[in-house]
Amino acid sequence: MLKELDADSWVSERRSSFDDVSAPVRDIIENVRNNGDSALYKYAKKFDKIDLEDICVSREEIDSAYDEVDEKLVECLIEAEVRISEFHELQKREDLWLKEVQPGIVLGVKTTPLERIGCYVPGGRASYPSTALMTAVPARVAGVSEICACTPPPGNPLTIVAFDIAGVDEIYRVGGAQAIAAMALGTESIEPVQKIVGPGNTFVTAAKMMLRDYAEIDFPAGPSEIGIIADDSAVPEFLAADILAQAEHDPNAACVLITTDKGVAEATIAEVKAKAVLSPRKEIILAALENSGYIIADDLKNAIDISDMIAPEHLSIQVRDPMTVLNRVRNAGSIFVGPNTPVACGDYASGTNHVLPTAGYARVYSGLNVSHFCKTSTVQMIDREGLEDISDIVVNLAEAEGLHAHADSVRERLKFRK
Ligand code: HSO
Ligand code: ZN
Repeated sequence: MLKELDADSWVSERRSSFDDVSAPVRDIIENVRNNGDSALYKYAKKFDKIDLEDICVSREEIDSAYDEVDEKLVECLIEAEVRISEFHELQKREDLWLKEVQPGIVLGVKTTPLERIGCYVPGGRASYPSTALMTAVPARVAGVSEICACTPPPGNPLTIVAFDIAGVDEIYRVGGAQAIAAMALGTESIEPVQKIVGPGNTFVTAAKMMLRDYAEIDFPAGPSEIGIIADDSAVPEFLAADILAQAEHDPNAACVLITTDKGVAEATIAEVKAKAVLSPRKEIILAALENSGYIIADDLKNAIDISDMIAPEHLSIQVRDPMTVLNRVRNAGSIFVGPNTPVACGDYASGTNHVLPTAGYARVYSGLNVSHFCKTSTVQMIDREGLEDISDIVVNLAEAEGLHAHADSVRERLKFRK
């Protein structure tokens, strides 16, 4: 438990291989493609042991889900939704911006939301109503007109309530790879979507990867991770608390403490060991700690380099001068700065998104945000003056490429009287 780690091998071990699941996932996809809804009912029975009457969650069922859940929790979801909406509103760009970059040449960008997207929220061990907010709110803020959502049957009432609070238009009780196939390919009940977002197990992620010709996806989001950069000023109890919070997610979750101070590592490990066995989720935590460990860094620069190599889903910065580390760090899904910033705040309520790239993918992917639900078109408007100015470059380069009609399309206009 919490052994000394090697950053390089750690990342490659985190990448799940889809080899084992690719054949069954392909079967599921083909079955949904060929048999539509009836395949979904069959899988609900086979995997979820449920005889479904209807995969669509009706308005009446949504209303009765509110009656089934604690009122206080509904209030918390509503407050969390407001904060998540507000933070995601800040990310929005103008629908259209235009700038005259030189006399007669106006360039700009037009942003258009996607029309129909699908959110996937897992059930089972990882049944998170908070993820319903995190997937659907950015889509709604972006201006997506139809948001559809799938969650495994029978459908956790609090997840259904969260989807409703987030403004989802359609909710279906479908889980696993079959949900991804249904949203990507469409069935009698579910219209196909343009993009699917949200976390899931290996089956779900494999299905998302395989169906990219039909629906775009966010990014691979696997078991949760935390990286911590700590110096001798860090509070071991806080580090341990964040490690345990991450480890309780999943037996495959992982935590990496990168510290310049051996004493902090030792005190944190002792605290984690003492607290882990007291948790009702002890088994999960102990399994996750097997994938976890610490790295002693020579100095903060070395700690940052190691963290960048790992590119953790969550990065907690627990050092005396956190702004220097924040400025230098390059790869992390979401960054938590200072002793009073537990990762759990970002998981639920501060307003940032908790759907984040794992397994080193934060080197190249960003966590879920408003731009995942929009596309942009560049715009240009050129007048005679601008055309005259730019024509030489266009004509010469077009001729050099042997594309004479391209050159003519400019010359033709210049031939016209002003
Ligand atoms: N830490 C998880 C999100 C989550 N935590 C949901 C609690 N509920 C992945 O970022
Ligand atoms: Zn969490």
